Parts: sequence; structure tokens; C-alpha cells
Amino acid sequence: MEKCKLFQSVINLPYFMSYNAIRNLSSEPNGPKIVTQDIPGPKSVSLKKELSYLQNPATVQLFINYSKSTGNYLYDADDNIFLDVYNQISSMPLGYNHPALLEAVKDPANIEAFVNRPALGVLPPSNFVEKLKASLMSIAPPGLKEIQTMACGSCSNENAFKAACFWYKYKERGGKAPTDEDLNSCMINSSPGSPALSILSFHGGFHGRTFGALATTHSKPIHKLDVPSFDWPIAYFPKYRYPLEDFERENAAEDSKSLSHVAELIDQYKKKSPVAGLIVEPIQAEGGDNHASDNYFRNLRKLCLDKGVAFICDEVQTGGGPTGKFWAHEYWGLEIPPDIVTFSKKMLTGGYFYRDEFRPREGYRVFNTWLGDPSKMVLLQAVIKVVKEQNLLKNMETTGNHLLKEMKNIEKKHSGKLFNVRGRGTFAAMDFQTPEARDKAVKALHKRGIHCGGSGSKTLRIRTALIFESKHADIFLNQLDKTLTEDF
Ligand code: PSZ
Repeated sequence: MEKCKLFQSVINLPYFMSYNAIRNLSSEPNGPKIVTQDIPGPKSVSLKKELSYLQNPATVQLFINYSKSTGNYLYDADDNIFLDVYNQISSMPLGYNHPALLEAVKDPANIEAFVNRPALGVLPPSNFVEKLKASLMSIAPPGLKEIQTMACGSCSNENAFKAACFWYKYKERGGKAPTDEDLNSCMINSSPGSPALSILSFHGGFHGRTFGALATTHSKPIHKLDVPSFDWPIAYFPKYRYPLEDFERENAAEDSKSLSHVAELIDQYKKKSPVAGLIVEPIQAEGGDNHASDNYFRNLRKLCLDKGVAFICDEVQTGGGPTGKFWAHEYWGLEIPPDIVTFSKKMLTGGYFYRDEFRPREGYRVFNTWLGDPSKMVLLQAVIKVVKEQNLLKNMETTGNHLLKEMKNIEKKHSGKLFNVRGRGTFAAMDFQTPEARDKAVKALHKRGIHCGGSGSKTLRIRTALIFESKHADIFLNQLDKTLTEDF
């Protein structure tokens, strides 16, 4: 009680809102509860059958009761309650039905944003600048002062690639206007108007599934099969051995191997299709939670500057706070920020921040009907307020430290079953011996009321909401330990 009073006076909470209420923890159950014999339960199975008449439901795991779901807990159609450590593929900043978001939706001042979806490029609402400043610009990565909103992660990357190509050709033309030949040839996809330029990406990277983004995605064949693609360079990404402190020399060698490959590819492609931009995730997420050192990324950034290549940092999955900073690349301590930082997921709207050199000179070069959605900015503004008031970045750091320490203890206890515990904040992962063992662990944890997911071939990943605390981590850790003891 004392703690609550003190807390309320510090951040001026309305008297009726406790610490638990504003983190949306007061409505949470005490823990997971599984009531059906199998997961999925009978209601989910029958709904999946109905869906199968309308589309291929192969990927659907469970049907969810979103009105009951609350905080870190997901309620399925059969009333099973799961602790959610996966959060809609890492895209829920404040868990389910957070009161601050419910309030924002109910606020009469915000209703227009939910009812009218404008073509933002031509008829933005009169409060657009104010809303951009209050939401996205209030958490812009250091050094980046311009913003483009978009609908999703893939289209953010697509347009970032275009911005890199515009930038590259603008420099090459020395600021001169395009020629008639440029304008005519681009209409038939030919050079010089449609130039042979490329975007360099990394093995194991994931940047989306639309055509351009897919050309830079290299995590699983099922994403790419049967889709025509570009001949763009794909570089080696470091593969670390764990624990990091025992393999410093080997891991530094991995950094050098990757950096030399990037430099080599940029030089090699100079003749056939010069590299306009390079895209990289701060932690390769879909590819299996592959980390690289802060020093590696500092050198990669330098290399891009030396070679005149745009450095695009894909923070679609790492951005928005789970690592303990709003942007994972803030850990690198760059002297010159990334040229472009793309986002979506926990940011609720897609888009990218960019250095002013990357502002297209003409209108209609980066454009589509909606260019995002102002209602998402209303929600994001409410999210950011809670993150700041509640110090949720610090919460990710504290909870993440606890989670990682205990995951490492479990790794020791179950050596031979669990490997390579790693993470930053609560953006954490561990490997199993085989893909089958990983899949078995994900299923066994579902049965124990933990909703988690896989990445890469044999990795289990944790993607919590920002309101996930050590007490939630303990529930997960306890079930992980039990699974490894009883199910393996
Ligand atoms: O299978 C899929 O399509 C998935 S599963 C997880 C994602 C996509 N993540 C999306 C993502 C991402 O993690 C990174 C680092 N960059 C871009 C994207 C694409 O975002 P969306 O899905 O919004 O197009």
C-alpha cells in the first residue's frame, strides 16, 4: 500500500489507479489454466473445420477469445488460459485489453481517427503533425528527424529500399534532373530508367514477404518457393558459439568473416548491379535469434559509409522496447545513426525513420493510398505514455536479466537437452538439439499453459509484452524446467 501511494504521487496517477491497474496486471489470473484434454480444444478444432471451407487454415493454432484475454494472458475459445510469451508474433506492446488503450478508443476526441481513414499523403488530418510529434517522433532513434508511415513491416522495407535507390541515383546524377531516356526506359522496366541496383541482405535474415522484401528474406524456403526474385548479394552473418565469454576469439573471427564477405560482395556487384543499400536486423529474429556484437554492427555501419551504401536497420521485431531500449541499435553506440530504421509490430503502425539525405526530392515517389493509419498513432501515443510513466524499458531490462539468468541455470541443469541461451532484455531464445525436439517443447509448453513459438530450425523464442515481469517469467521458467524433466 505504501508503495502504491508513493508511486502514485511520483507520476500523478488518478487516485483510483494502482500500479497493477496501470500495468494492466490487476485483471490477470494467477496463472495459466488448461481445461481441455488436448490443445487445441474441441471449440478451436470445430472452428478450424469451419474456416477450412473458406481458406487453408494450416497455420491456425487456436481460436482466441480476445474480449476475455487480459494483460499477459490469452484466453482461447475453449477457456484455456495461457501465459503469452509470444504476443502475436512479438507485436503486442502492452498485452491484451490494456486500460490505457481502451480509454483512448473511448475518448470522443479520438473517434474521428477510428472512423475516417484518410489518404495521408494528400489529405492528412489537421492534427497530423501534432500526432506525429506526440507519437512516433517522441521516440525517434537518436539522430533521425524524419518519418514516413506505412501499413506493415514488409511495405516499410520495400519503401526503404526505394528510398535508398533514389538516394543512390540522385548522388550519381549529381543532382541533375533525369533525362527523357531515363523517363521513357523506366516505363518498360529497362535501363537506364530502371537501373541495375541491388540491396544486400544476410543469410538467415527476414525482411518480409512482398516481392522486393522477399528477395532479402532468407530464413525458410516456404517463404520464397516459386516466386521470381532479384540477383542481389547475400552475405554471411556471424554464427556465435555460447556462452559468449568462453568463445570471444572464435566469435570475433565470425565478425571478421562476415564483414569481409560484405565488403567483397559490394565490390563484386559494383559492375553488374551496384549495392544501393544494405538491410540488417539487430538480432536476426525469424532466422533463429542470431545475435552479433555491438562492435560488429559499428564496423558494418562504418563499412557502409566507406562504400557509399545506405545502412538500413530493420527494427520491425526488435523495435518498441523488448530489448530494454526503444531501439535495439541504440546499444551499438553509433557515431552516425543508421540511414533508415524501419519498424512495425509493437509500434502498431509501420514506417521508417530516416536521415534527411533520404527525403525524396519529388512528391509521389514514396506514396500509396493510406500511407499508414492515424488511429494506430492514437493508440501508439497511449502506449508510449504508459511505457514512459511506467518505466517499462527498465522493466524489460530487469525482467530480462532475471529471465536469462534463470534460463542459463535451467540450461546447466538440463545439459544435453537445452543449448545456447541468449537474449537482450526479454527478447530471448534457446536452442534444442533437433527441430523435432524444439517442436515437441513448444507443444508440451502449450499443454502446460505457456504460449510460446519457434524461430529458425531448432530455436524456441520468447517475445513478451512490455508489462511482463519477473513473476511471469518465473511461471514460464517453472514450466520449462518441468517440461525438460518430465516430457524429455
Ligand atoms: O511468416 C511471416 O510472414 C512472419 S512471422 C514473423 C514475421 C513475419 N515478422 C515480420 C517482419 C520481421 O520480423 C522483420 C525483422 N522485418 C520485416 C517483417 C515483415 O513485417 P510484416 O509481417 O508486418 O510485413
